[in-house]
Amino acid sequence: AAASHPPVIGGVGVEMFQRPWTSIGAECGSTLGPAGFSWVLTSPPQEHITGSQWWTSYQPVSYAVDSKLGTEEQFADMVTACKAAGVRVVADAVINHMTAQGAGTGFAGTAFTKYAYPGLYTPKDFHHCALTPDGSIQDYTSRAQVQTCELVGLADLDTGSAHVRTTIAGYLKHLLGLGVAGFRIDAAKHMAAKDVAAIVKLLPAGTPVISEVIRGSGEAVQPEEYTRIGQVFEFQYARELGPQLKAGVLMDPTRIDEVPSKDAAVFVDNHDTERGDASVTYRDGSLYLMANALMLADDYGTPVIYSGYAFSDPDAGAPQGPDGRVIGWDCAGTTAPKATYADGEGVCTEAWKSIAGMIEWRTAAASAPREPGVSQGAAYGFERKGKAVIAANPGSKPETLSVPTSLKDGAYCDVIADGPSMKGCAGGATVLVSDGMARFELDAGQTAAIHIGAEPHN
Ligand code: AAO
Repeated sequence: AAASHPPVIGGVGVEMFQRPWTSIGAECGSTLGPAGFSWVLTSPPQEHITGSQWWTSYQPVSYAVDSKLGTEEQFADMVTACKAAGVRVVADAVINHMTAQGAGTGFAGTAFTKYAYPGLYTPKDFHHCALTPDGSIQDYTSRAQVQTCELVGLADLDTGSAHVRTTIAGYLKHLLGLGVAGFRIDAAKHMAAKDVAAIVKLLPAGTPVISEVIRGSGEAVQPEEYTRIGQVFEFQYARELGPQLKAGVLMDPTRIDEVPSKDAAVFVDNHDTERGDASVTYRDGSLYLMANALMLADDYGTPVIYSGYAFSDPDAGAPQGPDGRVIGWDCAGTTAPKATYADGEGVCTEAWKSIAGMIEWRTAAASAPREPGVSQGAAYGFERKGKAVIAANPGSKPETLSVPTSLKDGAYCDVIADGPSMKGCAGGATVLVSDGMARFELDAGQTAAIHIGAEPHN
């Protein structure tokens, strides 16, 4: 028999970057559940170094579930609220390393020095690589450097050791006990795949994980090594889609250098790439919406929407109160992208009605194959056979585009303009299908999408 595929979380996810547990819990009921999200990826929940920067979350001091994002009780309450709304919680598991900071007291009061974390680890639990002058990774073509030296100076756990593996698994089991459904494995590239597999094997069978292994051409460690453990974030997807949107030339995907669909979690941007090489981010307004809509329309991978906050300083954390806790925000009223955002303001992607509309579209498309696309000028569109059609115009002037479809003749609600439409076209924006063609009139920057369940019901 064929080897069984590792567990997949499935559905549509949303990374809610640096959102306090109370904010996520509230939005599961108000926004995520009603929009049809299956799961939410949180920022790391463990105790971390103190400071105003967002990335303190990625320097663990202990595995106490007490952080700038909330207490263990708040975390558990979030999971309960999300479950009630049909939304599963996936936690970001920072298990490759502890701090880069040399000494200090963590957010929850744990005193530490680098390589010595009370009750958890002592210096023998870490790699101390002698391959580079300062022990930090310099050369990604060297597997030994990538997996035994330090990522930007972060104390690198020896995940080959039984003590380290059981200690990490103990932390992850604690989170499972609080009700989480699975994990993002942060910096998985920097742990040997066999070590990640051994840790996951200590968890209950069926626990889904998504490994963060940034694809880099010519590098020693590639995402394919980790797909027997679970899905991987496939960075190539956004690298192909984003530049096409920016250039105003959309084409059918090539899937070159991408893992098979079932192994992939895909995204337009995440918290690193929006600060780095993402072509399209919240700053791009309608193009960002277009990118997310095209990703949701695609038949490749598990899509993950990203929701962060606006920033001009890439290190700036989400606004914190005097106690160092992140204040949080509520997106329930933000139903469309804004033209401009103030620093620290939530982008609220998860609350846009166009995203909810596309999740409904995706459900309607189900497993229907993606048909070859058609273009007219900058406009491009495609059908998910017999179920749903999307069209997008990343260009700078209006376009008319006819997309071949086997949907029956009629007027269909545009779920981008009006949001979910199974109950009728709220705003009245429609697209006509006649004689096997869906006829789109698209302004510059406009996306429109129709599906089989969304004829006007009056
Ligand atoms: C902070 C400060 C540092 C300071 C450090 C220690 O920013 O200046 O030295 O503390 O005091 C986050 C922040 C870091 C922060 C860290 C700790 O992003 O800035 O450092 O917390 O507080 C590599 C890893 C990947 C990792 C990524 C950031 O492989 O796992 O670096 N991502 C995760 C998280 C991330 C987090 C950590 C890991 C650590 O998502 O938020 O860091 O827990 C190539 C390689 C990649 C490599 C990148 C960056 O990628 O392939 O593996 O990622 O370089 O070094 C093109 C190329 C592609 C290339 C990419 C980006 O796309 O094709 O190959 O560009 O350059």
